Amino acid sequence: MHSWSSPVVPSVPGAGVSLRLFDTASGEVRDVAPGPVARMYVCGITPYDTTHLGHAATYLAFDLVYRQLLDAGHEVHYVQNTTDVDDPLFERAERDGVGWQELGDRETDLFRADMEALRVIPPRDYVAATETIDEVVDMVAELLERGHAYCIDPAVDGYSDVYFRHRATEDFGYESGYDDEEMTVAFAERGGDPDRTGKEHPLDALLWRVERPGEPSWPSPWGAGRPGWHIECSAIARNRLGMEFDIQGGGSDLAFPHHEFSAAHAEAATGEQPFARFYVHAAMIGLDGIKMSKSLGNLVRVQALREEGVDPALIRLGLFAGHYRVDRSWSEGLLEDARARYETWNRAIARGAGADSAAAIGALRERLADDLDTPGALAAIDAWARATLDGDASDASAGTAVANALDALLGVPPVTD
Ligand code: 5CA
Ligand code: ZN
Repeated sequence: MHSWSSPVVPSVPGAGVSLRLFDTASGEVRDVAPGPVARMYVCGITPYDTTHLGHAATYLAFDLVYRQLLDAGHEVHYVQNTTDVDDPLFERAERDGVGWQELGDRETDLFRADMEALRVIPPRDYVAATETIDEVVDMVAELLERGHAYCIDPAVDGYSDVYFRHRATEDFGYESGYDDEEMTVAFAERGGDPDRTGKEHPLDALLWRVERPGEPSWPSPWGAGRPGWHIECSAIARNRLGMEFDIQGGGSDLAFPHHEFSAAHAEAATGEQPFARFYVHAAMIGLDGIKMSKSLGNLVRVQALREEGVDPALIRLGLFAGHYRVDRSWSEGLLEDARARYETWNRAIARGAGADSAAAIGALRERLADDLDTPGALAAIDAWARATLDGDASDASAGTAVANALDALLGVPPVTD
């Protein structure tokens, strides 16, 4: 599937700083230390109601990861999926009287346009679930061969779905760190089916769902059907990045069951450990203190803000005012603060030196490389801008250097008029 156009990323003079990130599995901030080509997989959208500011915040956090890796001299092999065949998509399509494929195509187009407007660097491989059914079928076959999966007895209800034995790998649970009780709660809340009769254990995860009337299906050795959710990301990531790739990313609501099972499927299928070296999660965004969710209807969409004429740089600055691992809210006030900050920065850039721009760029790099400390990065540039506006302008090129660094490292280009 085609991705979207890449923004131009200027190079920044001086040396980049090696990136440190918080890894959910180890519970620590560690040096990412990838090879020359950093390998990153970030879970993509389920294309039925996009792109709200929660989605945007998550993709912007990983865009910052990409930008710091680039600055530190790495190439980045970035892979992202779209879950373009899943229950929520069918339900929305039914409600709106459109085909599920048409809905998926439309929402994916909108997502691409939003990402492009936000200057998000696109994935090299942008892959729809429906494009990779053969990869899923192969991986389910591997799991069955190794004895890590089983078919439901058709005598139960006629549907011989395929399930994954959740304890197939010895250290299942290492990614989220959840105990049995936390797993039980999260599994039921986030797409699991603990009450499906015929399973060996309530936590076993669906790999292949045999066709139900009215649902799309593809052929497989276990009957026509469609993939479960976790196996899709597991196969797409492993087949493009290999095992032990650098970063598996997504919002914090994916830590369990989705990332735990994506890892466990690939580890059980290959017999190799681990799926990813880092599991990185962005916190949840709400609106005025209440979690942003489709069911509450309190979504703020990127498209709506764009249509109101809001500069996408302000969406970045508003979201970056908080740290990516802290649950936080969007508000009008946040947008106003971002507007004031951007205006000050642009005035300082236009004015040029007055304060030490190399030191400001160094501080920006340091803060961002330290687990994406965006509040610290913004404060460093605020200080530079204040000092520049208070001082004597003497070197216009200093303003340009800071502007390039903001564009490259934060994705916030200056206004040039
Ligand atoms: N297609 C799956 C992943 S394979 C999925 O979770 N799709 S999604 O459309 O529901 O979410 C896309 C991404 O946005 C996920 O990483 C999810 O964790 C993140 N996300 C969803 N809601 C929020 C929110 N309120 N704040 C921050 N991130 C969010
Ligand atoms: Zn995923």
